[in-house]
Amino acid sequence: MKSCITISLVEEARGGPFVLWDGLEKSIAFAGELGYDAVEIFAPGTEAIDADQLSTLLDKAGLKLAALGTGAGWVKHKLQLADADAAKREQAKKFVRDVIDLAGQFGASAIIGSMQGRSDAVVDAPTARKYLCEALEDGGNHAAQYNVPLIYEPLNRYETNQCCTVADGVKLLDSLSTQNVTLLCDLFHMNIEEADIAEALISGGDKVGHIHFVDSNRRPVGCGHMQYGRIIAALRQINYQGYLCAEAFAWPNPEEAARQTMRAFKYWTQS
Ligand SMILES: [Mn+2]
Repeated sequence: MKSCITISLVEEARGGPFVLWDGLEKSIAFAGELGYDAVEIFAPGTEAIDADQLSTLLDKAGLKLAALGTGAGWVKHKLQLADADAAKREQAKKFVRDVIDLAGQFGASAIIGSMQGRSDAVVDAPTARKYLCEALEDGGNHAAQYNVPLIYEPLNRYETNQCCTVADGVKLLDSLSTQNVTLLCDLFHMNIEEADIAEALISGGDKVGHIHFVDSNRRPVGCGHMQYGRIIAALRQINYQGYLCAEAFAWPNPEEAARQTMRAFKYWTQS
C-alpha cells in the first residue's frame, strides 16, 4: 500500500477535510519531505492547475499524482450529476471529463464524490440514480483512454442519498456497462454507515480502488477511535495495492496532521 495526502486549493472549502492548504509548491515539497508517495489535489477547476508546473513540482519532490477531486464542481460551481436540468447535468459531466483529461496526463484518476448529487422533491430516487449511472458511464468510458479508472465515492447519509455503503456502491457499479469505475472507500463515511468496516472492505474486493485514510471523527489517523488492525488486515486480504490517502481535518494544524498520518501509515503498513 502507498501513502498519499490531500492538498486543497479551494478557498470556499476552508475548514473542510483536507490536510494541506498552502498552495501546490509548498504543499508538494512538504509531502515529499515527509516521505509520502503521492498527493491528491482538490482544485477549483482544471484552469487552476498548470500541468507543466505540476509535473515539475511532483518530479522535484519525487511524488506521484494519485487523483484529482471534482468536489469543487459542486462546492464552487453548483454543478451536480443528478441535476433536474439536462443542460446543468451536461455541464457537470463536462466538468468531470475536463478533470479526467488533466488527471489522465499523470496516470491519475478523477474522483466523483459530492458531485454525485442526491434525489429530492424534484428528482426522485430512481431518476437520480439513473442520472448518476449515465454520468459514471460517460466518465468511465472517457477515462479509459488514459488507462485509469474513474473513482466513485459512497458518502454518508448526511451528504448524499445515492450510495452510502460499499454494498450499494458495488451494486451500482455492477449495473453499469463500463467496467472502468472503481470505489473510493472513505473510512470516515464507512464508520457512520457500515455495520463492520473490515467486512465491507472484503465484500468490496477488487472494486476497492482508493482509500481515504482518516479516523472516526475525521481527524488524522490515530486521533479518533477507529480500530485499524482489522481494517488493514482486510485490505491485505483483498490484496489492495492502492493509496491510503489522508483526507482529514488539518487537526491540530496541517503540518502535524501530515506528520501524524505518516507515523500512522508506517505503523500500520510496516508492522
Ligand atoms: Mn472522502
